[in-house]
Amino acid sequence: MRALVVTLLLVARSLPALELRITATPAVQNLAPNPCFELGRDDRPAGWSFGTAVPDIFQSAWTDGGRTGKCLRVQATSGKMSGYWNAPVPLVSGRRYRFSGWYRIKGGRILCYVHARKRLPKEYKTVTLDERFYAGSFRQHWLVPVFIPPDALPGPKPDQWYRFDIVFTAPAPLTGASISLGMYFTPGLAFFDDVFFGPAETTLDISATTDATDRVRRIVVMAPGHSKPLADTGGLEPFQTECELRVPHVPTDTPITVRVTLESGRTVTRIWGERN
Ligand SMILES: [Ca+2]
Repeated sequence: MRALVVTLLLVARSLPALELRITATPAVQNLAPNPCFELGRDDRPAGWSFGTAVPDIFQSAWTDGGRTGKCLRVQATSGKMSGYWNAPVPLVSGRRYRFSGWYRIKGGRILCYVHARKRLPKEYKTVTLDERFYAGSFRQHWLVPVFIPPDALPGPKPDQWYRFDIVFTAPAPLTGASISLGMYFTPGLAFFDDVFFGPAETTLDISATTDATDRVRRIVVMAPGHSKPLADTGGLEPFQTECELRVPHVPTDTPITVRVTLESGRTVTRIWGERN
C-alpha cells in the first residue's frame, strides 16, 4: 500500500534541513487483495480464488518463481473453456481506475479483465463493466511445426515478465467489480504477479521548506517515459524558504521523481509511489 503522505525530514550534521512533503489526492491505495500474492496458507493465495466451468482441463496453483516471490499459475490442457483467478474490488461510480500487473506466458492466450453487471429493474436496463487485455503466444500450439525454432515464433518470450494496463471509468451505479487473470479458450500455461487496482491518476501537492541556512532554487517533477517534466518551477527568483507546487494528472502506474535544488547547490531527490 502506498503511504498517504510521505514526509521526509532530512537533517545532516553539516547540511541544512529540508522538509519535503508529498501528498496525493486521491490517496493512492492498492485496492487489490494480496496484490503481490505473497500471503496465503494451505497452498491457497489469500483473497483470490480460481473459477472455471470445466475444472478437468485446468490446473491452478499458488506457486514460487514469481516476478516477486510467489505468483499465480494457470495451465489449461485444452481450449474448451476459459478459467480465471478472481478477486473482488470496490468501485466508486464515475472515477477513473487502473488495473495493471505482470504476466508471463509459456503458451496460449491470456485474458486480464475487470467486470461487473448490475440489473436496474426500474430502468429496464443492465449496467455492464467489461474492460479487457489480451496477450497470446503460439508456443506450445499444436499447429506450430516442431522445426520452427522457438525464437522465430511471434509473441512474448516465455521467460520474460510483461506488464498489462487497463484504464477505465466506473459506470454508475456500480459499487464493486471483479478482477480476473486467466487462460482464454486456449491450451497453455501462464503466470501472474504484482497487480495494482486503484485510481488511474492523482494530484500531487508538494511542499518544500528549508531552514534559514538554505533556500529552494527549483523543483522538478518527472515520470519515466515522459520526455518533459510533469512539473517544473523553473529557477525561482528570489529563492524561497517555503515552496509549494501542485501537479495534477499524475499517473499512478509509475514511480515519480521529485528533485529539489537548493541555493547551496545541493540536490535532494525523492521517489514517490515506488511500487512493484
Ligand atoms: Ca509475488
